[in-house]
Amino acid sequence: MQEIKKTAMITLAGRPNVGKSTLVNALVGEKIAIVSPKPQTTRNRISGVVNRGGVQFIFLDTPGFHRARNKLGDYMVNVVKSSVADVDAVCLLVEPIPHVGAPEQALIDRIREERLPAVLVINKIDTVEKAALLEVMAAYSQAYAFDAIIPISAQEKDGLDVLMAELSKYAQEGPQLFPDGMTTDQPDRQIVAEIVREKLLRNLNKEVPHGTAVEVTTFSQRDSGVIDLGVTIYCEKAGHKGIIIGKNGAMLKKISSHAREDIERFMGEKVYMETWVKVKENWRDNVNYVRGFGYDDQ
Ligand SMILES: Nc1nc2c(ncn2[C@@H]2O[C@H](COP(=O)(O)OP(=O)(O)OP(=O)(O)O)[C@@H](O)[C@H]2O)c(=O)[nH]1
Ligand SMILES: [Mg+2]
Repeated sequence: MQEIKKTAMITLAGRPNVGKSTLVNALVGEKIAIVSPKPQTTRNRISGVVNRGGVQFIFLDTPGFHRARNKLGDYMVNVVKSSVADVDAVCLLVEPIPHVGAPEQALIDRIREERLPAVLVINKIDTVEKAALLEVMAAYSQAYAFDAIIPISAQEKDGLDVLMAELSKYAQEGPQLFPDGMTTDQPDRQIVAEIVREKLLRNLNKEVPHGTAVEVTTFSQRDSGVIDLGVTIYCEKAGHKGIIIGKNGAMLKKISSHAREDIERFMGEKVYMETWVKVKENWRDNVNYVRGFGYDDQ
C-alpha cells in the first residue's frame, strides 16, 4: 500500500433517496451505510474511508436534505448544513432530471456561501438515455458553475473511477486520519442498530418505519466468538407496535432474521439476537428523546 500523504474530506449531499448511501458503499467497497427505497433513510453523518493512490478519501454520507417537520428533521437538516462546511469539496448528488429543485437550490446556495469546490454528480444514469443527460447538465450549469459534472450509476458502479480521479484534485497535504483497514467511523453497535432500522424500512409501509428508532441494549461476545445482542425497537404509536410485531409475531420474526443475516455477515460471527418493541409517543418531536437516541449535534 502506498504511503498516505494527502487527505480529501468530501461531503456527499443531495435530496433524500438520490443514492448518497449507495454511492458511499460502492466507493468504500463495503456496506457501511444502510440503503432503502424510502426517502430519509440516513439520519446521521457517516464517514466512509477509502485509501487510493497515496490519498485518504473521507466521504461524509449525510441525511437527504429536506424540509424539516419535526425535531428529528431539524437535527438531520443541521447535519447536512454543517457537513457542507470545512471540507475539501462537496459532491452534490442529483437525480437525472433536467430541473433544479428546491433542495438542490438550497444546497447550491450553501456551497456558494461556503465557497467550496463543488462537483455535480448525476446519479442513476442507468435509468435514462444518454441524450437526456445533456439536458440535466444544461439545467445545472445554468444554476451554478460547478468545478466538474460527472454522470454515474452508484448502483451499477459506473463512472466511479472518473469521479475518484476528479476528487483526488481536491486532496490536501496532511496526515492519515484513519488507520489502515478502517472503513468507517461507525461503532459496531451503531451499525447493528442501523441494520435493524434498514429492515424496518424495507419491510414496513408508510409512516411506521420513519417513526422508529433502534437501540442496542446488549452487545456481548462469548469466548467461542458468538455474539449476543439485545435490541429494542421504539415506535410512536401502539398501533405501530402491532404492525411491527405482526400476526403471531411473524413480521418481527422476519425483520429480526433478515437483520441477523446481515449482522452475521458484517461481524463475521454467529449472532443470537433478542428483539423487543416499545412505544414512545411522538418521540421525533421531543428533543430529549431525539438526543437520547443518539441524534445529538452537541
Ligand atoms: N437505478 C438506480 N437506483 C439507485 C442508484 N443509486 C441508488 N439507487 C436506489 O435509490 C434508492 C435510494 O438509495 P439510498 O442510497 O438509500 O439514497 P440516499 O440518498 O442515501 O437516501 P437518504 O438516506 O434517504 O437521503 C435505493 O432504492 C437505491 O437502490 C443508481 O445508480 N441507479
Ligand atoms: Mg442515505
